[in-house]
Amino acid sequence: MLGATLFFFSVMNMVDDKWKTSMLVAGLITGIAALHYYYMRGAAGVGDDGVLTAYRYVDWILTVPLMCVEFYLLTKTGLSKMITASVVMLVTGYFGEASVLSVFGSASPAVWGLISGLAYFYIVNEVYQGDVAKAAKKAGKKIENANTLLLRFVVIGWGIYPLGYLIGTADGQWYSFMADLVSTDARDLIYNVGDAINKIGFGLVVWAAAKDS
Ligand SMILES: *C/C=C(C)/C=C/C=C(C)/C=C/C1=C(C)CCCC1(C)C
Repeated sequence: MLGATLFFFSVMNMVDDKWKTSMLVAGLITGIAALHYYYMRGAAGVGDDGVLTAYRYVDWILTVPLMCVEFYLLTKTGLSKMITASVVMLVTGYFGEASVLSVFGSASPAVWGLISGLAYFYIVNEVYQGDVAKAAKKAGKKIENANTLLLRFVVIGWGIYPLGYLIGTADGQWYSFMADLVSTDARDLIYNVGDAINKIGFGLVVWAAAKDS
């Protein structure tokens, strides 16, 4: 994450002026993640997963809206609804994963996870065929291609996270078989891999679009 940050900041000076903000945001995303991984490293294995989960969601609530900013910088549309959907996705995910606000009793992880999933599908739909997709199409081939690549990250790369959630919250749930397949420690591995793919991948897609324009 730190290496990616240094890379994104250094190529910032090599791209056309109109791409500088996009590269700055790419570097902020991996930089914020690097900082939180430093904290998470200290919190891992000390027996209180709650702290680890809190650091993770603090990271996500900062970096995922910044990923929405990347879409906005490409397409100049949809910023507030993309950010709103991402915040709903993450806050409800946190309720389910950290067992706060367990208002649905033992079904709470499943219900919060479902609401989070709906917000996630809203984002996918925006980028696939909603306003963001339409604006990207209008903005020309290069932006449209970048949007299509980012859509793949949102569908495949972001799709990794619900798996971590199902494993992490499986205890005593009807989907407890998820945790029987792998150890619940797999949750953190899955989230780590997801973060590396998505945060670095997003920046690379933007850089690829920026460098040949
Ligand atoms: C850099 C961090 C990123 C890109 C984090 C993305 C996180 C998600 C797409 C999380 C999604 C979730 C669901 C769709 C349902 C279950 C709860 C979450 C929060 C794990």
